[in-house]
Amino acid sequence: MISAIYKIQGMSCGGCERSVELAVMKVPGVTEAKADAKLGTLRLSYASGEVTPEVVASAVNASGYKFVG
Ligand SMILES: [Cu+2]
Repeated sequence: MISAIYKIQGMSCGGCERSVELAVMKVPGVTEAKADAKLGTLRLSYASGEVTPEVVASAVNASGYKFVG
């Protein structure tokens, strides 16, 4: 299992955190997602090799927030 932390812009409350988490949990291979609106971060756990930053970025951006990297 791999963990990664990404920067996300646009989250302002717990509802935003939940939206981002739900969006990225739909990405195949992602097993855990924890967003933090205050810090503007998204922490992911996923199986090796299955998840790329590009796919995570698409899911985040499609949910209405901005993937920074
Ligand atoms: Cu919100």
